[in-house]
Amino acid sequence: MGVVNITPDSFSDGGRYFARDAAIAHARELAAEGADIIDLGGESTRPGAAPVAEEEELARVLPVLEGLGDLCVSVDTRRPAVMAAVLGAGASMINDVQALGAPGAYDAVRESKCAVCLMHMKGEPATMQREPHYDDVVGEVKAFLRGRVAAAEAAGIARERLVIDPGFGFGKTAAHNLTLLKRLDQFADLQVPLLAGLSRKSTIGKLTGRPMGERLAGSLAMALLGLQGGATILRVHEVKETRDVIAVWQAVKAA
Ligand code: 9MG
Repeated sequence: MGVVNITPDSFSDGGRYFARDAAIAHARELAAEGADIIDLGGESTRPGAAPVAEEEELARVLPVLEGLGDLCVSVDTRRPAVMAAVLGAGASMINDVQALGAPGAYDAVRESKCAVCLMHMKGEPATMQREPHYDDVVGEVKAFLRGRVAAAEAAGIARERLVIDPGFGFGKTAAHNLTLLKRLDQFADLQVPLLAGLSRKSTIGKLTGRPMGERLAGSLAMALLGLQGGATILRVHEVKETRDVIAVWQAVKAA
């Protein structure tokens, strides 16, 4: 899954793809490099980010989505009205960092055949990194995701449409993120495909001392660990290099 942020304040690429044409060109480049899914986001979820108005989010995402009709596009949104609009415009997946927690979210996705990523987040992007606490981070994130999968199924969204994600960096310290990554295999018994988004995140910065633009090696190491832990979708900024990691990992597995 290749990331295309259509935001002026995105934490990882500083809004370079805010302009429609640049966003479309970047998405096509990521697809050519081997991304199976393009994840479009019109609202930054970086720690401390302020929410944007719904109309603004739609004005950012829809023109780009419309220019990518031939690709498998996921839209990263928490808003039911945005979900309904992008599904009407051809999106194949909803990537919801709030795990369909907003009132009306189930109704927005139910009738579509789209896939849905249910992600764990403790708190809200604006405040989530203020001393997050868990007694048992793996147990608590897993219990949350189990509950959201059950709730989505009860709301009429078939299990086959669901993907789960522990939400690295969303209300988690570096220690929490590392524990989740080390024990990622423990999510397998939820029996739902697992997505991991680790690319360029602050934990890599903490471990390596590198700024955002210099986290490729750390991101690739994280991608490999994600694969080993059972992730089958990697949400990444650098697709070409991540494809190489996948090729090496698959060859070793098959040897
Ligand atoms: C939108 N977004 C930013 N980071 C993410 C992550 O780790 N997972 C998912 N599903 N979405 C993310």
